[in-house]
Amino acid sequence: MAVGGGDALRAMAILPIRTFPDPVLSVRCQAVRQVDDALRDLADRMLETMYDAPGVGLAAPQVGRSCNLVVVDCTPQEERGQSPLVLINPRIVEYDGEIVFEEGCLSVPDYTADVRRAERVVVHALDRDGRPMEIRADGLLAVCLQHELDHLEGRLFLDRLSPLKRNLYKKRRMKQLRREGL
Ligand code: K1U
Ligand code: ZN
Repeated sequence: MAVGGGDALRAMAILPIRTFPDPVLSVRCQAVRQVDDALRDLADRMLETMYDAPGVGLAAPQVGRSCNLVVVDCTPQEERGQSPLVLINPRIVEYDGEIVFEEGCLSVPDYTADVRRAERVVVHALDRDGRPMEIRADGLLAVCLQHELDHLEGRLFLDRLSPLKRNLYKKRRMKQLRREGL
């Protein structure tokens, strides 16, 4: 079946996702100085990449860019794509409560683990037009925002696990990469 123009354009927009142990995932990101069309284009391509994966969030380092930009969509399946969040220079200004959530990461293939985080957060950021915004989040959205903002600090959810679990995953991943000849 022929691929329609829209589908082809969307496929072209998809970016390769960097995976552990790519060093770009450990770099602390730089603040965005100018919210311009190039940044909005990157955000749109990150959204296409996130929906294609599929995932509920994506941070710029995961597509090889060390800038403070994340995209998130934690809405139910039938609402996905209607109101994605684009957050520029986000920072968490309030943390409250505690939640343990089984997290995954598009940059950490074939692995999930329970991570303890704040249950509610308040995030300040700029939106895609450079306007200040505030998000009050709980549940999955709060977990996802904390996970994505960790990426901007060069941190993976693996860094929040016990050394034993982290090292077990690292050994398994290195073995997998060796087997794949990478
Ligand atoms: O940053 C990423 O790699 C995206 C990651 C975000 C995330 C998910 C769950 C907890 C914390 C952070 C993912 O999207 S993982 C896979 C996923 O698709 C998913 C996870 C939970 C619910 C629905 C989807
Ligand atoms: Zn992740």
